[in-house]
Amino acid sequence: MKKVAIIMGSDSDLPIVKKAAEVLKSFGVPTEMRVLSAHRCAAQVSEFATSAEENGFGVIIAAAGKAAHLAGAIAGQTPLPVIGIPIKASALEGIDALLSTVQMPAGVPVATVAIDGAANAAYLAVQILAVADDELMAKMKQYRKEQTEKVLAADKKMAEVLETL
Ligand code: RP5
Repeated sequence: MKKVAIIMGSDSDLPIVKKAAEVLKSFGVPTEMRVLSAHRCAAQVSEFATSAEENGFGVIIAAAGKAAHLAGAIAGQTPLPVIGIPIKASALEGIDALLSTVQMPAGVPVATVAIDGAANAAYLAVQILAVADDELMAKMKQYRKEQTEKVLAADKKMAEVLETL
């Protein structure tokens, strides 16, 4: 199976970003996690991005806050799909990172999830890899089924809850 890379702009992003690693682990997806900054170590970002395909990655998740150029900088240097996580890390509550990450020019997309949406970045990475991996697709279908069952179980309890109010 292809690997997923999780790149974050700073280790201060880890409390949010680790949720992506947890989801990938729960699906048995091989994952590597790095701290690389588009601004503070641009050369190392280039080195990672330009060799990611030959190094066995299938999807790259990139998380950054503030003027968040990390996902876009990586996307511009690899043909692999890049998923951006805008991190809430400033007085602007993550809106700065959201716009910096999502507003890419045509031809170089970054599939941007919600502010601090690390779990969804991982679920999307799993879905991308699952297109060419039947076993992973079966796991994704099972996960979706369980998710539905949980909601329906909660729904069933609502009549009882109403009586207690
Ligand atoms: C961004 O600036 C990082 O991704 C982080 O979200 C934010 C703050 O970084 P630190 O100053 O905490 O290293 O580049």
